Amino acid sequence: DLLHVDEESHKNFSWNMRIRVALGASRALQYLHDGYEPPILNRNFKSANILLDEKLAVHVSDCGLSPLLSSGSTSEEEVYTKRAELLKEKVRDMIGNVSEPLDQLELIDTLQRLGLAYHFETEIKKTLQNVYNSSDDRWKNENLHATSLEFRLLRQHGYDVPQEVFTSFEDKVGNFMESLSDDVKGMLSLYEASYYGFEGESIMEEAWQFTTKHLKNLENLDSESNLAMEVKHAIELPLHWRDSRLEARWFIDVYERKQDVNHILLEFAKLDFNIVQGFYQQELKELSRWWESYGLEKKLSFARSRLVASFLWGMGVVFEPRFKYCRGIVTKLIAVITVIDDVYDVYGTLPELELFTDAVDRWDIKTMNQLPDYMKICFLAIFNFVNEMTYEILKEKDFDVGMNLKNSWVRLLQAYMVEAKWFHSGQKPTLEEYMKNARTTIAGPIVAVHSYLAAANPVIEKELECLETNPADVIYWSFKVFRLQDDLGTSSDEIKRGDVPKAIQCYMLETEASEEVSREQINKMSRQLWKRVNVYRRAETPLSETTIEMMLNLVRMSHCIYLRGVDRHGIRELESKDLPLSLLFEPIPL
Ligand code: 0FV
Ligand code: MN
Ligand code: MN
Ligand code: MN
Ligand code: MN
Repeated sequence: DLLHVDEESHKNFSWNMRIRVALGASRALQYLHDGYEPPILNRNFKSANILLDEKLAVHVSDCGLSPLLSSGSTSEEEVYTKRAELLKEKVRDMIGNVSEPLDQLELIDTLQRLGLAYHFETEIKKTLQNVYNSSDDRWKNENLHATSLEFRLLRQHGYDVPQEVFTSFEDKVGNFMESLSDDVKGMLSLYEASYYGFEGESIMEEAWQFTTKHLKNLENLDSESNLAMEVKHAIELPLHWRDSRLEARWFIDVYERKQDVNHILLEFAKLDFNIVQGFYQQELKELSRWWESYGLEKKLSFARSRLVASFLWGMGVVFEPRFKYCRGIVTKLIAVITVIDDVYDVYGTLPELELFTDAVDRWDIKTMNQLPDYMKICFLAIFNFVNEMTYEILKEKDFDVGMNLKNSWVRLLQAYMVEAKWFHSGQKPTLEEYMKNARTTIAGPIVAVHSYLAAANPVIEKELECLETNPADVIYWSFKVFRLQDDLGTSSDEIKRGDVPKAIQCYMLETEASEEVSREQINKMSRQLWKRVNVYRRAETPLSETTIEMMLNLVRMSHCIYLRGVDRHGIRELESKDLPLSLLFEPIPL
């Protein structure tokens, strides 16, 4: 009797059975029927319904639910939206009125972590410019936290700051002074800053070693204080590598417990989070319908059907409401790729795969009849998805991207083919050979082309060409991180099932190291690659800041999805205690 569950028994449902309805301030739970369409655009952080199980994801009516009262009026939504607008202006004033540099930097850091920075890009830029230009350094006054925070924020926003700002914290032989370890807040700030180090910067590497060692000791104290939780969270993943939406949800709770909490910031953060969440729920509902209409899940039961997980990647690439189209494209793309990847890795025979790769390359519906039945639907899934997107972009931007999209698919499938041949011939690539190909099979390059074309307006030919040709730039190195993270999360199962050796196994074969040691080494490589990403991020490139950030965000999401070597995309229930999606799909109590 789904319609009459109370909140208590609702808790006992698995996510697979739950339909969540968020009801703003009243926090009541209701079940709405599928046909509910909120009447205004900035609707429903109180209204969308959503099924998180991909098998049930679409028609709520199929679950035997009868249409239910929606709360009917939009007045509540309007109240919240108006309130959010008001708070936004208050925060804008706040940014303008803070005058001490340290207060300014802390406010910017808080805005970023609460997920609010996107509202105040201009103000933040201006403030940082002033901090950077100012020659008055007295406010830092041997303050490790202040120095580290300034360093991190300035580097994050592209300013040149030398690592030598930290030399005053070193002793005569160039080690960080042991007495600093008592200053936990300062240590934490230095730790976060150290992830902005460049390849070859020894002070930054030293800062990382020093802070990691001391903070890990603290982590074992198991205290429930806010600071202890922040340390634990930071050791798990640094801010620089974290997805901003997931971080915002986590940080709002932490911020609320702080003694010096600013209630305007807090209220705005919660409201804004809920409003954005409402958009996501609506989008996911539409995408779920699309996914079911594609029918790949029913037709190809051997393959993974991961629409909600795919949406998470889409949200990772672009979280802002206005990038809805791009988010949808990434979601669809990854959902389809996940199926096609299984065809190449698990199901297809080598001759079939050759045929399929060739058919996509020819891009001709006439060649489809040579394919086995299960491949026909795969071919059409790609063909239709690409053509639909081509149509939409031609319509919106007068730009024909058909061949760009198609070619990005061909490059992916050809790289899949290389792996398939290795696998079927038993040939074992070296780590270098493997990685050269694997930064394409991780799907970064194809996501780059699709998300760029979906988001950019106008499309800049030079930028597009850069994404298509993959020179050794910031994105190129970041996709290697992406691949390593995937391998850390998925390769145990892949090897069990039968697959080419992934990075960890290549390394083991080459060095005869144990799996544990190899994993450690791969983690280390990943951190080194990030330093290179930091370097290349400052290099001359046709890519815009937005494009680069989108791709780095994709990589950041991989850190989260594969955290602690768990495959949350492919196998495990997305909702685990590691990644409680309820946090993303349940509104924050106001
Ligand atoms: C990753 O699966 C996956 F689901 C793919 C290929 C979809 C797009 C890529 C990501 C969102 C990571 P899997 O680990 O099986 O991929 P590989 O390339 O290792 O077979
Ligand atoms: Mn695979
Ligand atoms: Mn694969
Ligand atoms: Mn394979
Ligand atoms: Mn994998």
